Amino acid sequence: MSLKLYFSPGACSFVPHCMLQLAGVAYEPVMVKLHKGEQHEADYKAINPRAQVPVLVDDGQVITQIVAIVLYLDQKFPEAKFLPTSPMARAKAIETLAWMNNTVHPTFTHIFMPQKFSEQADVQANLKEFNAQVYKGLLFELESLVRATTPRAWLSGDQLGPLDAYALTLTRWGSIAGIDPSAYALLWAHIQKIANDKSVGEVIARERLQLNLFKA
Ligand SMILES: N[C@@H](CCC(=O)N[C@@H](CS)C(=O)NCC(=O)O)C(=O)O
Repeated sequence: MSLKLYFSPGACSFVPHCMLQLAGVAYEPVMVKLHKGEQHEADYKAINPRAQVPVLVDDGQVITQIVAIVLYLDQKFPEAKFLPTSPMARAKAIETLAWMNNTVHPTFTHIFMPQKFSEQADVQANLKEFNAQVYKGLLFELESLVRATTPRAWLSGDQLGPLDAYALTLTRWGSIAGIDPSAYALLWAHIQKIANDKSVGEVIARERLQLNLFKA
C-alpha cells in the first residue's frame, strides 16, 4: 500500500491530513505551496488538472475532492470509525460535510480569492465585504452544530473525525477574514479541544499553523 497526500499548510487539505494521522497509517505528505503557485505547475496539473489540493494518491490512483477523499478513507480504515455506520447518523454526518464543503468553504473563497470571481477591483472589494458578513452567520450555524452534539464529544459522534478537522479549518479561516473566533465561545472551545488531540497536534505542527490569526 502506498498512500500519498498532497496538502498545503492551512488549506482544506488539513481534513484528510488529520484523518491519515488519526488512522495511524503510513503515508507520504507532499507539500504544495499554493502561495507560490505550485498548483499551476505542469507536474502538479498532471496529477490534478483542477490545480487544487487536496489530492490523495493510493497505489497510483488519484482521488480529488474532500467529500470523495473523506468517504474513501472512512471505508478504507473502518477501525478509525471516522463516520458513523448507522444509516441515519451517517447521512447526517455527510449532510454536514457537504454543507461545509459546498457552502461555508466557497464563501471563504470569495473573501480570500475574490479575483476568482471578478476581474474588477471594486467588485472584488464588495465580494470580500459581503461574504465576510455571510461567513459570520455561517460560523454561528457551525457553533449551533457543536451545541447540538452534546452529550456526544465530537461533531459526528464519539470519535474525533473529518467534521471536526473541517470545523477547525473553517474557524481558523474566519480569523483570517477578520472574525474573532473568541466571539463564538462554544465553537472556539471545541476547536481548542480538537487541536489538543495528539494526532491533530502533529498535523498542526507539520503545517506550522497558528490557530487564531485575528487582528483587532
Ligand atoms: N471542492 C474542492 C475544493 C478544493 C479547494 O478549494 N482547494 C483550495 C485550497 S482550500 C485550493 O487548492 N486552492 C488553490 C487555487 O484555487 O489556486 C474540494 O473539495 O477538494
